[in-house]
Amino acid sequence: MTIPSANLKLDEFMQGLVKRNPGELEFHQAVEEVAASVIPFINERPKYIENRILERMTEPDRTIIFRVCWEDDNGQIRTNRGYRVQFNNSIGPYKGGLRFHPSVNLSILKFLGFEQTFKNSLTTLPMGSGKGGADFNPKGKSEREIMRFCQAFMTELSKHIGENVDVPAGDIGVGAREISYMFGQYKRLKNEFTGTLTGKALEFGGSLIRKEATGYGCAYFMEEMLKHQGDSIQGKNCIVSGSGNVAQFCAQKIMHLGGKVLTLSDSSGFIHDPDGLNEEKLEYIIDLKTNRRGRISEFAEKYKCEFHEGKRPWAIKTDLAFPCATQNELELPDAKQLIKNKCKAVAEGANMPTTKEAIDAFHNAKIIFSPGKASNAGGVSVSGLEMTQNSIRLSWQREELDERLKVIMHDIHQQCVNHGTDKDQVDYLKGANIAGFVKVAEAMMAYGVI
Ligand code: NDP
Ligand code: 2IT
Repeated sequence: MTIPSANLKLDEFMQGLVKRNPGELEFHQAVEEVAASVIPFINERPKYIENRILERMTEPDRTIIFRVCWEDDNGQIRTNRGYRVQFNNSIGPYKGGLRFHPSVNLSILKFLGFEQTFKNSLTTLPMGSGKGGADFNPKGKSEREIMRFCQAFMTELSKHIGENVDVPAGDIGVGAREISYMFGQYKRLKNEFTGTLTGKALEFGGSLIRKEATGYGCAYFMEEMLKHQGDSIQGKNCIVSGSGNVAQFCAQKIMHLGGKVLTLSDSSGFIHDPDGLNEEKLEYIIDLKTNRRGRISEFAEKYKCEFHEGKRPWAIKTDLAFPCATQNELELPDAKQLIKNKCKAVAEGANMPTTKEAIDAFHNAKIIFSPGKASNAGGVSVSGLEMTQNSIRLSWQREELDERLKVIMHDIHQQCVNHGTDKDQVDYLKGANIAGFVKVAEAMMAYGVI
């Protein structure tokens, strides 16, 4: 019996999704962004409609929600909520970061897990998708509180992950320190030494270049997009938001490629340094944000530059923009400012930092725009290379890993060009969504109805 298949309509598809996932605004936003570019493609290929691939791809394989109880330094018992969304393992073990931030909820983790499906597919490596974390706020916590929280979190999470099952890594609020505590607890509980987490320290199975990979990859991707137009980062003014892992190393690679980094930010505001960052200033930022866990305003005090409290950097005149902090940090009025100031290109280092309206404005103004699933895929790519090194029990050299990262970012760019070029213009959002979709869809169909 053949089941008749009607063409998918974006509005109807989204109505169904919203009904099944009420109130999950970030998840709706991420799905709509993909569905808008993928549905016209699917409608020309009935096999995807008959197999209900988009409906199946927007439902996580499973969602695990658990209580995390821990004791603070005053002996008080604290309770947080932990999550792991195992989104899709059609092309490899679930893979994706853990976020510790008070804003964490199911909607945010489903949006991140969904995005990861397409991102990991684009990397060319065999990785499925997942995302997890907790509504735990690491700010102001002591070292021992962080350790106890990470151990409590892993005590439950360890039941659901494994080197061939699900391999978590870092994200906002989860860096080398937290990964080390969680890896130590996993090893203790399971009595095994396997590469079940990535982003580990070099002494116990971590990979060179992983720390730098997301930020470096984002700058490499921008360079690829500009090269495609016969241009480069050399000599360009750049604004970067955020000052965490991604922003720090994106700024560093921009400098290596000859660009001038004018801004960085955190959740309290942004700094504007018209002279541009240099290696010494960046060292200060890395120490300030990663080791001392201070505020970006301290940079402005030390280097006597402007600090704009409570503001984002998008009104500063620039050639290139790199949003590297968090979701929905670049909205329509910001996009209008960037367009007015003749910004040429935007590469997302964060996940979904640009709202739909802002993306549409860039599109209409013919500003080159790359979605995070393409331009921030360098981080998970080197995580994939960390998994490979752990499996073969070897560590590759820095130069080899950096070269592999460059090749992967080049390949992702090429996939976007292949699927997103229309009349000599590359629509990177469309290209990334369709290229990411095809690989996962083909695998899902090969498995039959499961
Ligand atoms: P970090 O925790 O290292 O840094 C986060 C940065 O963003 C900090 O400057 C932080 O400011 C700022 N920030 C966080 N939340 C908010 C908010 N609600 N409003 C304003 N600023 C905020 O995280 P990462 O650098 O690792 O992650 C940044 C982005 O990149 C995220 O979107 C993440 O999902 C994405 N990403 C990360 C990858 C990785 O490998 N780490 C890989 C791919 C994407 P403050 O210090 O004040 O909190
Ligand atoms: O959003 C992301 O791609 C990450 N936070 C990195 C995931 C990973 O597994 O390295």
